[in-house]
Amino acid sequence: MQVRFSYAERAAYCKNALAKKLFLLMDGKKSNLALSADVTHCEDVLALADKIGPEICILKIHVDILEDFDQTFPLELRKLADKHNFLIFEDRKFADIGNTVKLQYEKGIYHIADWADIINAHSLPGSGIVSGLMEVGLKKQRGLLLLAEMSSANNLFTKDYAMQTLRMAEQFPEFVIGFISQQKLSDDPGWIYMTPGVQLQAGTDVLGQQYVTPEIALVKHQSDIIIVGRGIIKAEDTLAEARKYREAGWKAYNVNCAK
Ligand code: 5BU
Repeated sequence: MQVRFSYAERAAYCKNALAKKLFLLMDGKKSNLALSADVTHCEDVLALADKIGPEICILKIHVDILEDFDQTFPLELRKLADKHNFLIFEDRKFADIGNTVKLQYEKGIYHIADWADIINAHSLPGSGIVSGLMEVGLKKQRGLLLLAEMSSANNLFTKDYAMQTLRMAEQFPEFVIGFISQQKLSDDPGWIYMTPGVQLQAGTDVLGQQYVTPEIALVKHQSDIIIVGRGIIKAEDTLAEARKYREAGWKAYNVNCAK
């Protein structure tokens, strides 16, 4: 089995301050769990953030599914991120030309750049998408994940697409922190891999989502962070369930960690 550097060791390889912070946060907090808080009211996101916050390294949201977004929401979320020491990830999946994504990131109703530590984007439009987002995000010390693979059935991603996405990221190491992918893509220890489509039992949902277990994601596929939504938020006891995922994630990380 391939032995890997610890999260703390990998912080030294990051060229982006936020990526470094994330690796150290994961190491200090002993969590590689990201909660996907896919609920549609601000108070429900905030309640999840307060309750599950101590267990996670990242809280991921889709701000555009909130029915009652207002400008106080990001401020409240930031307070909870500081209180519980997690990063905020807006799963916006930008996918347009550089000039448009720049506006989508900074302007509009949401002002995503003002509060999201991490955002993600498709590499499909070409490297201008990264340049556009970077013009806004770099000075705010934000980080970008490129989508190299998706978890959904019958998606059009290929191995070659993932490799070209990696090559694109390599052009912007000061802003790109890693990938949304199902597996590790490179031997450079500075990249962070986050994997959605994770539940304690492998399976599918009725709309094509495909689940792997924390062990498959972190041990077999060498990813770094498990992103879990319904596996936790639909549980009767969300905190107890989050703890199960956190333990499973940390145990899986330690299987092939060098430290
Ligand atoms: P789930 O409830 O654990 O299935 O939620 C998964 C979340 O991750 C959800 O917010 C998706 O939008 C997100 N996601 C995903 O499921 N698969 C992907 O490939 C990407 C994002 Br990229």
